[in-house]
Amino acid sequence: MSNLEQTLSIIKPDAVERDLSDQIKNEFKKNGFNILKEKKVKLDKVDAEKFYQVHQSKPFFNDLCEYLSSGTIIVMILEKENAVLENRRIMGATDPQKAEDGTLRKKFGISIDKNSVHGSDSIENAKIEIDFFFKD
Ligand code: IDP
Ligand code: MG
Repeated sequence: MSNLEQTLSIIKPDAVERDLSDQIKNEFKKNGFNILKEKKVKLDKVDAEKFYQVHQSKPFFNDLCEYLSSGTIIVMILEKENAVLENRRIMGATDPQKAEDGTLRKKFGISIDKNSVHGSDSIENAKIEIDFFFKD
């Protein structure tokens, strides 16, 4: 049965800065994702706080929002069967040191904060995050 989904992916500032975006996009394509839309964005701190509001009570919230707004990011709508889970699988664990071999974070991540990519964690949040960047 078909279960075509869309999810939001972000190539974070550390990866854009190191010119890894083409390599990362190729990994998505190689893994069967269609990149439906993409754009370069530079968030300000207030936007980053909105995007990450689910984490507002975490001790790392301020650093996280400083970081996401520190440079250019590339936001993409990815489409594939089971895209949300599939994207999480190829991204790997949040901490690159704990990520499995072959995952994006293992290959490209520098640290738990500079972990190169973001991916929506549920279908519901994928819709919210896609709207955040691509509404109208
Ligand atoms: P995820 O990106 O794998 O979904 P989340 O728990 O949603 O991980 O956290 C959002 C982002 O916040 C992570 O990608 C990471 O950059 C950062 N983060 C998560 N936990 C920590 C931490 O313990 N210290 C510093 N940064 C963290
Ligand atoms: Mg998350």
